[in-house]
Amino acid sequence: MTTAYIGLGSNLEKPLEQIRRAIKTLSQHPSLHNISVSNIYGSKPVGPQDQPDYVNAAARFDTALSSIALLDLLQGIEQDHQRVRERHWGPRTLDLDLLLYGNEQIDLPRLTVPHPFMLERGFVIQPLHDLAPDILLANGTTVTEQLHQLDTSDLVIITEE
Ligand code: ROI
Repeated sequence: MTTAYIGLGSNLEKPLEQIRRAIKTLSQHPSLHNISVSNIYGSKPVGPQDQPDYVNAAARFDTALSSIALLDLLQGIEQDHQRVRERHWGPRTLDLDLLLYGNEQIDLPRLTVPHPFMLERGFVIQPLHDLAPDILLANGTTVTEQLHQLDTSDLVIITEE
């Protein structure tokens, strides 16, 4: 079993419902165990500003799936949500990003883990902090220390899980 962390994001088609539905699908999946979910946050878009605000969360679970099998599963769930992705760094119906897969470093054409941009993104690190404040990140700092480096003033808690 490997412990994995994912980030969830949506800013189209009732984002909060997208995130809740994705959490339900993940919770019911036979290959994912002991799932826990962060608070759900509203956040301002990082990247192009001419798009709706996002809803973001993170989840943690244990799985016997390989990293690529897990990626396939996550991409399948994105497809089930009729994911629209109009442009790079543009709005999307549902984004499920594999952030951490145990302590593995993965550099494959389809998959880079730890997620290459996670350290600089408050909308990733804040929900991750809800789940695992003390784990060590790729730069050797804890999630708590990393969080203190980031501006999280545009994050609001929508629901406490
Ligand atoms: N901005 C926020 N706030 N939340 C996201 O999930 C998100 N996802 C993205 C980009 C476009 C980088 N910006 C985001 O992919």
